Amino acid sequence: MAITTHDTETEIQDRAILVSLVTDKIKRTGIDPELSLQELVQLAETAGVEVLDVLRQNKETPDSKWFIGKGKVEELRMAADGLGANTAIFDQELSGAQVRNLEEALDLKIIDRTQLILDIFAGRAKTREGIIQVELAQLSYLLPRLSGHGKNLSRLGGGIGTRGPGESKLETDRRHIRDRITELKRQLDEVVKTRELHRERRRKSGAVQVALVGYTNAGKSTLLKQLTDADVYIENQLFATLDPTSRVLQLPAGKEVVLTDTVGFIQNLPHDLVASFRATLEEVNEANLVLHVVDASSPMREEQMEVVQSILQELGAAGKPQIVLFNKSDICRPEQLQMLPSGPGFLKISAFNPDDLTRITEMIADELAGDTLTFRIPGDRGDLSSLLYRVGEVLEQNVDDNDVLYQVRLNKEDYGKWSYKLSEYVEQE
Ligand SMILES: Nc1nc2c(ncn2[C@@H]2O[C@H](COP(=O)(O)OP(=O)(O)OP(=O)(O)O)[C@@H](O)[C@H]2O)c(=O)[nH]1
Ligand SMILES: [Mg+2]
Repeated sequence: MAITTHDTETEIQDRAILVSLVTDKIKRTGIDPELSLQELVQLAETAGVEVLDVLRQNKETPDSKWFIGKGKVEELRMAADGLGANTAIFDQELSGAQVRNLEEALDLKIIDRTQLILDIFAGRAKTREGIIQVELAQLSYLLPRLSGHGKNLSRLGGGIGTRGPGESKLETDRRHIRDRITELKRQLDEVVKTRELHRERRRKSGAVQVALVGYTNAGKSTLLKQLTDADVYIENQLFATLDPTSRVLQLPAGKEVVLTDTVGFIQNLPHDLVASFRATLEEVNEANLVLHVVDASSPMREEQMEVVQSILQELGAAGKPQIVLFNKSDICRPEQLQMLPSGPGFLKISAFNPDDLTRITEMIADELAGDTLTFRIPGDRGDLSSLLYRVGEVLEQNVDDNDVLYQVRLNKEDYGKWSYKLSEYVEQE
């Protein structure tokens, strides 16, 4: 059951009006609805949609039947007629019944933000794992909304919202979809096992893992390419990368680490998608160090950083050592650059500046090398001395009365494992 690809010749061009409803609940989330709408425009364009107009409404709660108010439905009809739109894309999630009601009343294809994102993912998935994960997310999204789709979708033909599970499948019963979900989960389990074996092998080989994470379009793949000469897909679009790519990165002192590029994050990332992509995102959990790439030129920089932190939290990776790379400094205004935090753990860079690439590898090496601690080990504790040699890099060793003073460079993780034995011998930090 392959994901259907776009056939540009027979495809109906999506001409869409975007709709945003700002409810009290949304206001409380603190997400700026205007920025979210700007992002919806980018998402729509990434999906190949022509955006004709944008409608907004403020309302305490959504209308249970229409989502937006009745008057706004009328306004949408007039706008669609006037501009020749065939699609309306909502910035918030709709129920199956709301989709059906709107489709019937307006004779438009109705898509919501989640569906649009799922659609972009479906068009991007290349590996078996990616394809299974996207179909799983699409079916999980579809199942509770089944009554809302079908008739109109098949009548309106191709375009967004129709990639992935084909029309005939939409018309089959829920049981069929549930069976398919079960089958996909089984297949995913298999793929996950293979991935775990690979990871296990990497772990045993002692390879140090560094993961590039960040908001979509921040420049993660560009950095992977610039740092390792990897041949990866880079586009000024949202979600250019779906499948993790790993490459060996040489650090200044000749040490090697494995650098992995990951799928970009976005606000309101559909929950089904996060759940389905957990296997892929596990790569982040495996990392010894996280490079958080930020588009410093974006007006949404702070919001985007928060989204990334909260997804890292959800994945259980928020406590990992992290370096924040403020990227695209070449297109930032001087006052934008001044506002950025600096100091240890932060770098202002451009992926296209070779000096900056060197600074990145130096900071990675520093971060992985960890801190230098001095231990005072009693002369008769040969076991502890040899432990120090095993877990860290002994820089200096001096005898002082009956003790030996060791100056040792340790990375936090390794030290953490042995601190129960070593911490009482730390002389100074
Ligand atoms: N001016 C400038 N553009 C950059 C820089 N780094 C990346 N870009 C551009 O930003 C766009 C997105 O880059 P990608 O590397 O595809 O971004 P990504 O984070 O991998 O994006 P997704 O895979 O979609 O999550 C491309 O057009 C890059 O050329 C930079 O330092 N300066
Ligand atoms: Mg990418």
